[in-house]
Amino acid sequence: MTTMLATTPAASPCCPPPTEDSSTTEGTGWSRQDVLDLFQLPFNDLLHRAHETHRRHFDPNRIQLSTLINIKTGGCQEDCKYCSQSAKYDTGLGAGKLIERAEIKAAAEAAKSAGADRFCMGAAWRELKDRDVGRMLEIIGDVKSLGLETCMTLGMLTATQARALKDGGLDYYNHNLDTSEEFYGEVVTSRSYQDRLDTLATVRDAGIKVCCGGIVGMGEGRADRAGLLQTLANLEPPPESVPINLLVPIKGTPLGDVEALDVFEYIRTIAVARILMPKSYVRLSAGRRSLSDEAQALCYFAGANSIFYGDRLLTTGNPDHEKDQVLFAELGLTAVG
Ligand code: SAM
Ligand code: DTB
Ligand code: SF4
Repeated sequence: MTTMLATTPAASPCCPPPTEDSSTTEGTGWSRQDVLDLFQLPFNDLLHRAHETHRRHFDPNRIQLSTLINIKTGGCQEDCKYCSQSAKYDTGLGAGKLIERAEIKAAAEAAKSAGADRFCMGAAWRELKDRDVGRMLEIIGDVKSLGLETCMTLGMLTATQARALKDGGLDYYNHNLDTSEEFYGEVVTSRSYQDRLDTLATVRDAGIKVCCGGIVGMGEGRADRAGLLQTLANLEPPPESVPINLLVPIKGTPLGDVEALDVFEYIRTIAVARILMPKSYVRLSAGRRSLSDEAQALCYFAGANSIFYGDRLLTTGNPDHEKDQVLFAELGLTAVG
């Protein structure tokens, strides 16, 4: 049985409504050194600044909840070194077909009754094929009819496809830059950073909101984490939604044995993302199951205000929604929906 998370109808008294940022150091045009300087602040100073920024733009006690479903599993031709779904690696995951419309609708209904406000659908594709656009539009219509926001991540898109998805009611498109431009070639060779930026521009031009972030803990350096956030923050406008994935190491992939990232570095990454993108939703994404409650609480303090909510991500696990409900109650957090 699923239970709803409590929602808050109005901002809590401690928190003024979002206002324009008066700080001269916030805005576009961040240099790599600016970003590294933030990473290098003493932890308390960084968290204080991030939390202060967060409070200026959001109610710090409200969290956006997105539930994820994999609508097409495995068999992907790309070589992303972190991914369980690449056909290039022996991860023990077979290639599935696009799942049935009714199954997707039922999963969306369950997500809504558990308290999610957005339903995110992922497909292990390099790019969307024209022959699948009609089925995506049916699915978007079904999910929208439940009163949920829709998000899809289907690989590269053409401008015509993006316009069709927008006209069909798609609210968000997820397409991650994953890491810095410099480190990207260490992680993916079957497409370029510019391919990713081009799709993001196509999505933006079609009027779809952008969900774009990356992965930390892939063996990159702090300069790469800074580079990723710098690129995201300097997009005009920055993405509305910024998922910060912590690598889930997958056996059989080239990154299956990478040493785990220090948890404070993950929290720092969240804090820096909040300062650089004060109006964006910053999401604790993959890897949340490996974070303690205390680490998650620090992430929320540092400005994370969105999570993947539900027992599974695409092919790996996520904290059970009952566990999130307990943590939310302990911390006095409520859902935005
Ligand atoms: N195929 C599409 C694409 O690559 O854009 C959509 C699905 S893809 C799995 C979505 C994102 O999930 C990737 O861009 C990556 O950032 C993230 N991801 C995939 N595997 C991951 C892992 N093992 N750990 C952390 N994040 C991961
Ligand atoms: C995103 O940034 N993270 C999600 C979603 N966008 C599609 C995917 C996480 C995948 C984690 C590994 C897996 O479950 O396969
Ligand atoms: Fe394919 Fe996306 Fe996985 Fe890369 S991340 S292998 S594009 S499913």
